[in-house]
Amino acid sequence: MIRGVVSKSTGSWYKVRTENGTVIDCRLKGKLKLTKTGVTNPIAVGDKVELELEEGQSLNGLISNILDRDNYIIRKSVHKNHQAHILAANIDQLIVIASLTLPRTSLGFIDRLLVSAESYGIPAWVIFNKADLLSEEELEYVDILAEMYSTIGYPSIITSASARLGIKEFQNILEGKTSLLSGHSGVGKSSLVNAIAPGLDLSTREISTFANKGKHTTTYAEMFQLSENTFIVDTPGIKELGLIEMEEDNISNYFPEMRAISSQCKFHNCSHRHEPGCAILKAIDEGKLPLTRYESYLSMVDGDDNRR
Ligand SMILES: Nc1nc2c(ncn2[C@@H]2O[C@H](COP(=O)(O)OP(=O)(O)OP(=O)(O)O)[C@@H](O)[C@H]2O)c(=O)[nH]1
Ligand SMILES: [Mg+2]
Ligand SMILES: [Zn+2]
Repeated sequence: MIRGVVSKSTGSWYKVRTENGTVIDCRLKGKLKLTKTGVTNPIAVGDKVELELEEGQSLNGLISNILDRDNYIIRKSVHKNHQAHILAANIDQLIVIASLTLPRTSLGFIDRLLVSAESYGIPAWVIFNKADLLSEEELEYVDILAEMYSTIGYPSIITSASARLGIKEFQNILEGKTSLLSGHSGVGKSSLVNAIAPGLDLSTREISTFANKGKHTTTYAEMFQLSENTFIVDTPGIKELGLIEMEEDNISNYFPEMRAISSQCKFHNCSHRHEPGCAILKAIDEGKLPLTRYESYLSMVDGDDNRR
């Protein structure tokens, strides 16, 4: 019995990195036809599995068992309404990569990813890439955003993969951890990885400036080893992020800055929208809570689909 971690999954075959570092191409063992409903990929990157080598083969195997997950991040499938897709399992931290331009990442989108991480108890970072494209004024704005997220508890840095700005900091964030990189298509996830590990030579692509919307360049999530204990999962850009497995009236619990004071609301089931004695509305009024985060909260409670 060999144990390993899934480093890539196309749905029909899997790359599994074993404990001694060998990479084995695997299929699922016949009896392991996973019938878990609602998930397009029952085995995801980061999953710990057991495998058997195929007769007479040293680099081909059959996955015979999947071990329990410590955690995972899931998103709603874009095409199939009720299907969900596991972005990755068993990760230490989520790195949200955003850019202010080409493409523009909305704060609502960033906050959705953060809520997702929060709901799975996974620490998260926010990285604003493509700083080289920003004017002085825009840079000041990104500084304010980075400061805001850092204060809330999501350490935030500003980078440029092309101008090699903040690359050392990026590398330090990843050190010794397994990190999931996520964000819209074209924000520079693969480029940032290339900036610290040129040997990987991940494909990156010019995005169409017409619509400012990237076409996916990375097509499958894949885990790469950067050093002995450092792994990153590069993922295809996300267009839309649905929240699932979350009780609506709990959403404020996934905003740490709201969670910290919501016990001071007059009503324990306060929706923080119109109730008298709402500690959150008061804090917003007094400028003690960031308005943009509160707006994201409202849009999530209202179930707005976040295509911005
Ligand atoms: N000006 C500038 N361009 C960048 C920067 N980082 C990446 N790019 C460019 O942005 C485009 C998209 O970069 P990718 O690294 O492919 O983006 P991605 O997030 O991996 O995209 P998907 O794989 O589709 O999700 C490429 O043309 C990169 O050269 C940056 O810091 N500054
Ligand atoms: Mg990519
Ligand atoms: Zn309230």
